Amino acid sequence: MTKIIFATGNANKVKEVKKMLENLDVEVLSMKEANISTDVEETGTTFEENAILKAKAIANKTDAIVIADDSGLEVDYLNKEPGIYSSRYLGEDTSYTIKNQAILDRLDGVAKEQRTARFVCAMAVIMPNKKVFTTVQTMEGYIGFESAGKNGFGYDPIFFLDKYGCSSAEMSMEEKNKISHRGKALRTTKKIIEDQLK
Ligand code: ITT
Repeated sequence: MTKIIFATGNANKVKEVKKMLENLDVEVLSMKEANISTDVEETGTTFEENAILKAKAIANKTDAIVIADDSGLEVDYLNKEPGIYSSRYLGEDTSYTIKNQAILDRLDGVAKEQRTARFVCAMAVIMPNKKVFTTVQTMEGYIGFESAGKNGFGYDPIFFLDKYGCSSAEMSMEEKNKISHRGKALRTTKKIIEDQLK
């Protein structure tokens, strides 16, 4: 069976990706399950650069297919903050209750039309022959006026989608994966891998 290592320390990302690939004849392993550990400094200036950095750090240690993503939230009114600093926003160890409230506070009094935002996911895949491929995908929405929902992770409770009338933390994982930045990136990545394995 084809082995894919998903190079992330974020257990929620692993859950989403495993769910999306569960019907495929591939074995998806987290770094922990693959017994690989590394601390990658995200020194890139774009999501794409950071995704490649993370994937390369692991691909140096294995001959399996390696996928990594770098993702985050861009809030237009905040000049696209927190962007590539999404997980580091207000400190890596700060809870998302606090991070989310800080964003709501910074948008206090801002009308809905100006609250547009998007999740971005850059995904890099490195094949066993060390060829690198990337894709960048988004999910458009807006920052709500209060937190809602308990599903998902990170900024999901404050990210709302007009079409669904709820936050992405109020959607099931299946619903979110169908339309999410990471879902789209993974479907594109899957096609790339299938093409490469032909
Ligand atoms: P790795 O670098 O180990 O993959 P990380 O959590 O640090 O784990 P990123 O650097 O890519 O990952 O930061 C992504 C952050 O962006 C994540 O911690 C969330 O705060 C936010 N984010 C990304 N995708 C999200 C999603 O689908 N829902 C909610 N928040 C998301």
